[in-house]
Amino acid sequence: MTDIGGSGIVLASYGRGVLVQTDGAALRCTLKGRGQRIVCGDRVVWAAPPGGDPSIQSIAPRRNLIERIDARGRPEPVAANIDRLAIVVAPEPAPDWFLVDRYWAAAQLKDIATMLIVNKHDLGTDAIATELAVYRGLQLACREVSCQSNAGVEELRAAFTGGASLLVGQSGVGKSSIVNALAPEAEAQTAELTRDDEGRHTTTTARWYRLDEASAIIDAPGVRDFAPPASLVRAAQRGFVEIHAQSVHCRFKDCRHLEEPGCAVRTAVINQRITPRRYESYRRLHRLYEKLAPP
Ligand SMILES: Nc1nc2c(ncn2[C@@H]2O[C@H](COP(=O)(O)OP(=O)(O)OP(=O)(O)O)[C@@H](O)[C@H]2O)c(=O)[nH]1
Ligand SMILES: [Mg+2]
Ligand SMILES: [Zn+2]
Repeated sequence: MTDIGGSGIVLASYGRGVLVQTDGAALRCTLKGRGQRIVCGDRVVWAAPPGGDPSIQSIAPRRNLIERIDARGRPEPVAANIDRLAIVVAPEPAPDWFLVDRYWAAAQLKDIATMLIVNKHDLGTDAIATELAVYRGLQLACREVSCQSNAGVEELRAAFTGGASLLVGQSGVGKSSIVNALAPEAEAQTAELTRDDEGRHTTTTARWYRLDEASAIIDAPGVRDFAPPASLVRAAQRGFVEIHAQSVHCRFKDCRHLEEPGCAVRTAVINQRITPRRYESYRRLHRLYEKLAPP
């Protein structure tokens, strides 16, 4: 007898194993080497000896990798091979706009299309209307939905057509609720939920769900303590679309838009052509980076 095997997409990655979508069912595979780090969305080849457990043989090169920094300051992969980043906010919990700006900047740096989803539309969005107008003004696609009333859910499904969309955002904004509303096999997902210290259901590991032949949605754990990966210093230069657009007019080519003379970005902030809050996000990102990796 010979080995059986095949290729598939990683649905979820746990400590010592991964769940792989094969032609038929989801297959639990073990990792071969200690160094093997596999993440949700990876394309892998698996094989199993007769009567033995399936293990991962190889990982296909990644088109991209979304990372964040874990509690110990090390980069932690979240998902690979993403076509679209969907940043989810809601009227409750109150949005952390700096978080939105960081995610958008990171996606911009990796050339990943980004959209802003405003969930819990049923609660009313007046309190965040000003900020939403800023993002719309910057040409960031914004979609308002309610998982409770189902308003906007079908439009959201259409926006997710083709490719893999990763949902990110603060804990409690409703990322898993959106997945439940869209993915046919979403009941399976409740098994992935655990109770946190406060007894709430919360997502603990990124999980890939198929929407149709060509589309998938990835539910990621909510952000509690988030710091940007070090590579985000470049995001600070290029990831803020309006800052990047103004920077061509700065006196110095390597202007950081902080204290430099002849900075067109700061002039644009003073003239209200760049929103002061967005500029403050940019500065905060700079400061964070300098703390993580002093010059
Ligand atoms: N009013 C209202 N509540 C919602 C809506 N969508 C989700 N919720 C509620 O918001 C809470 C959090 O939803 P989740 O889907 O678990 O949030 P999450 O973003 O996945 O949270 P984490 O997994 O912790 O990151 C739940 O109590 C949901 O019932 C909505 O459209 N309207
Ligand atoms: Mg969740
Ligand atoms: Zn400048």
